[in-house]
Amino acid sequence: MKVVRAFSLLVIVAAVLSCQAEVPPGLPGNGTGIGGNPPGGPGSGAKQIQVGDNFFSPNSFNAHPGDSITWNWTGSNQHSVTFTTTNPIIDSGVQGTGGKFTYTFAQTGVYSYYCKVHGAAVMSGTITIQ
Ligand SMILES: [Cu+2]
Repeated sequence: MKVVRAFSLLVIVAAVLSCQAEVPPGLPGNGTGIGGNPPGGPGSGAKQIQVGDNFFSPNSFNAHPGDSITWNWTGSNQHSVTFTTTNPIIDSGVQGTGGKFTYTFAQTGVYSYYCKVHGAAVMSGTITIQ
């Protein structure tokens, strides 16, 4: 009985270790901190983009289906996060300092957005859901 229990424990430990090994360091984690990324890193749900004067940082962002991405208005001027190729159009509306906008992308794809106050030539960004 004791031997069987010890063997079961060994199998569980081996399974956990092999799970961790499946996610190489540097790739997004699974949200628990297991998988090479610390809590708060990619995969933890903390996906933030800064809306500054006049830029999005980072302006190119990768995430997974189901991830929520939040834009935070840190500049002193008014800006928007506006996706033109989505149906329906995703639009934060024009917001100022302290503004926030969160969106969850369910489908894979490359989504381009811009600030409708300053135009795509000045402020644009891309979200890649993969
Ligand atoms: Cu702007």
